[in-house]
Amino acid sequence: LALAGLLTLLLFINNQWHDAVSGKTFPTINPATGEVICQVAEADEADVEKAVKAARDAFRLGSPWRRMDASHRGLLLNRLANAIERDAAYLATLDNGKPYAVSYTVDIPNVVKCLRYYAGWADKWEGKTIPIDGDYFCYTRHEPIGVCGQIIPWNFPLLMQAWKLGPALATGNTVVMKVAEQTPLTALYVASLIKEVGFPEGVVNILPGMGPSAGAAIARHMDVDKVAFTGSTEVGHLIQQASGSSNLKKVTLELGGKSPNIILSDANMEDAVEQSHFALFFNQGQCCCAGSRTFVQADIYDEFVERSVERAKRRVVGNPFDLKTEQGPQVDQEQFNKILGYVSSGKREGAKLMCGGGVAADRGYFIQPTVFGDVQDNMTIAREEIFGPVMQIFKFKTVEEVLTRANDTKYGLAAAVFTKDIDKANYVSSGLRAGTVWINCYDVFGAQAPFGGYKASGTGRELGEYGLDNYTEVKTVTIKVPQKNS
Ligand SMILES: *[C@@H]1O[C@H](CO)[C@@H](O)[C@H](O)[C@H]1NC(C)=O
Ligand SMILES: *[C@@H]1O[C@H](CO)[C@@H](O)[C@H](O)[C@H]1NC(C)=O
Ligand SMILES: CC(=O)N[C@H]1CO[C@H](CO)[C@@H](O)[C@@H]1O
Repeated sequence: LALAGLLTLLLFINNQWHDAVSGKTFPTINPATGEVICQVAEADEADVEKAVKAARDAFRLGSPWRRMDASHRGLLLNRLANAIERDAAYLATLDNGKPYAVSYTVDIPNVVKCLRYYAGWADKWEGKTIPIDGDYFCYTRHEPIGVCGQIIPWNFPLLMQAWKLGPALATGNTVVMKVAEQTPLTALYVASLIKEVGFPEGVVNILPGMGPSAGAAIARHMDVDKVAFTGSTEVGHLIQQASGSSNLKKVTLELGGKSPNIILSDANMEDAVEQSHFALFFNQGQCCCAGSRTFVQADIYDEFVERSVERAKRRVVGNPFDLKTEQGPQVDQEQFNKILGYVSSGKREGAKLMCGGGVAADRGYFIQPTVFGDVQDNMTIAREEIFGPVMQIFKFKTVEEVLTRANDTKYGLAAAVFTKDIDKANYVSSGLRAGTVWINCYDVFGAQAPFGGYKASGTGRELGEYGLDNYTEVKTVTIKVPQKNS
């Protein structure tokens, strides 16, 4: 680590390591201590230009990548999955701050599964033959879109990278990926594995950098065919606008949320308390789909709050490398300050602070697991995404009431309902305006099942077969034939 302080990690363009054109670097910080881990080259517009040229060249007709058998693209993705699995102990993160045990047992296995899932699709993504009128033979081809800009967040650095690379590469696109400035390390290590397993030059290019410079340069680039962004709704608006005012590149967005988690009075109490705790506190509360509005039916409200507070007080906060740790630090100083600001607003606007609310260590960005009761729908903590370990509990009386309140948000990413009554579960899940609904569980993901948002939580879907559509252009080819026969 002492030596690492002297290192500068570089940009990955055309299977080579490059300094930034500007020569600029930025420090990456260990959020558990606030100390610098190492310096990282900082990409801006000039580096995006180089990376887009490399990706465009890799995509040219007749290139090794375009001529490669689809099954071989799948093989390369499988090899990448194998290399990540081999190096799992090393890849479990330092710069994100999440508990090592979580990174090792949750993030990395899901990365590997995602890449293998899309590896399998590479030679199975088929077009159709279509019986149009007249003497014609008509078929569709599922073609790659081209150069895809991918801008990924810091909360699941490896997993978000896999969600983006898997479908893009399975379908034959090339990639210019901007990784979050908070978490460049694992992405760059994966870049070295991409080269190692044999992806041709220029197919994947990886640039650590800042949103307003490198991210914006990708979003407005005239030679980028698609941009996929995961991050805040605020930046989602900018990405969509940049597409509109440049080349109308395809845009998919996975944005913020304020997801309702509804506990009906017949739910299994112990299970509902534990799952609701997990729904909010998992990953230090830094999940776009966090169950950040916990609605509890009036007759079980007091018991639920009491048990949730007791559970939050038992949550183990500390050194991410201690295997007993459930909660590490927040990712950086900015998030840390923002979360503490939301805690103050909750107190000021009259929510009942049941536990936590403060700083949990004398260095690093640790925050106490915090629970607010008696939260009202018009409070700031009820409406805005906090992205931290701060739980909001609301009381409701009827199912109709809670559905209306649950939907009363600009977001629509995820939702959950806890009940033993299957009819109520079905009714609530069809009434909720959200891209994912969990029933008697939370944060259950599979590479096979799509994920994405209604309303201001995004556009397009990632994962599953649906995820392939958003990396594919459909080309209709019609051939004149002498005589058609049915
Ligand atoms: C919420 O609404 C109530 C009732 O209208 C009002 O008294 C209260 O000040 C509002 N709170 C906030 C934070 O706007
Ligand atoms: C994503 O794919 C779906 C299904 O084909 C399609 O309806 C939608 O328009 C696509 N969205 C984008 C932004 O590409
Ligand atoms: C089924 C249902 O209750 N849908 C509601 C969701 O919330 C919005 C906004 O309050 C209502 O307009 C819908 O009717």
